[in-house]
Amino acid sequence: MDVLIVDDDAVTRLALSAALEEWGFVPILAENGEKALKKLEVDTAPHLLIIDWSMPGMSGPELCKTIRKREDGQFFYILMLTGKEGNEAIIEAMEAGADDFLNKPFDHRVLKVRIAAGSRIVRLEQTLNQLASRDALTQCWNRRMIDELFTTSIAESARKRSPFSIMVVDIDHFKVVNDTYGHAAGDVALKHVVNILNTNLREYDQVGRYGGEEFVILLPATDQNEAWGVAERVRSAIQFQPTLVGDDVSIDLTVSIGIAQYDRGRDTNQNTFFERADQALFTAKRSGRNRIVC
Ligand code: GH3
Ligand code: MG
Ligand code: MG
Ligand code: MG
Repeated sequence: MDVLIVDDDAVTRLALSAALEEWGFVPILAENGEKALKKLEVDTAPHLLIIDWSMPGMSGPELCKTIRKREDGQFFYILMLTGKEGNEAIIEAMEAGADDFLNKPFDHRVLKVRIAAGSRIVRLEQTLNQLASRDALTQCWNRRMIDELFTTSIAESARKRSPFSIMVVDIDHFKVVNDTYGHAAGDVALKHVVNILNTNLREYDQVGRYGGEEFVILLPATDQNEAWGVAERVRSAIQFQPTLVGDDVSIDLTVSIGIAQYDRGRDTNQNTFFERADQALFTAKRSGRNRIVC
């Protein structure tokens, strides 16, 4: 687990960093609050922090307040490590948002158990996030999360004035798969489809399970023609890579796909935009399945 050490004193940073490495953590260093905040902006940001109180520029408590104000759904565990002593300092630090408080010079054994306690909370938070955002069967985003990403993607495409498309993918005659091979084989087929989706999409595309055998895919910076290319790659990969269930049983699947490109003038909100992709899917189904409609 990564731990962000924020301290203006180079000797303290080094000492903490050596201790953390010895305990199996990966130390990340920042010499002031501003640099620390930068390190928290990325998706892979550390969630366990050791923060000094007195630093040039932003103080430890100010940094805590800023982090708490910014954190939006995610949680950072903050241990304030300071030379300031006494109950007033503890109260001020924890009112500013620190989760724990320890005095310098610190006893290595005490710091070790405090960090272990913090890392338990960070792991718990990661588990909760995973449960709240991922589909348990396929591990792609769940409906709640893909809806949230959908909203932010529309806002981002408007801000960047870049195209944005979505695909709604529905497995054809999936009920027959369940009826013929059983529900467990159906589950294997769903995982297989998500694997194919993941290998045929780009890193910044997002896949969510919207309903039983229906998936929504967000394609940022993609216009309708490019989306068609992606959809065709997905459609043919699913058709030509059957799902293996058991030793000699393989299930042939096809999907129907509806595509829509976001149109600021026409799509008054997220729902009307989604409706257009869903209507296109309906047309694909009605006109014979295993096809793409824009
Ligand atoms: P269409 O081509 O019109 O989409 O037909 P369909 O049979 O795929 O559509 P329908 O909506 O009638 O049936 C969807 C089926 O998906 C029925 C349901 O049992 C199955 N299903 C939904 N969720 C799961 C799941 O988690 N596991 C399995 N194995 N089956 C599921
Ligand atoms: Mg200091
Ligand atoms: Mg279906
Ligand atoms: Mg369906």
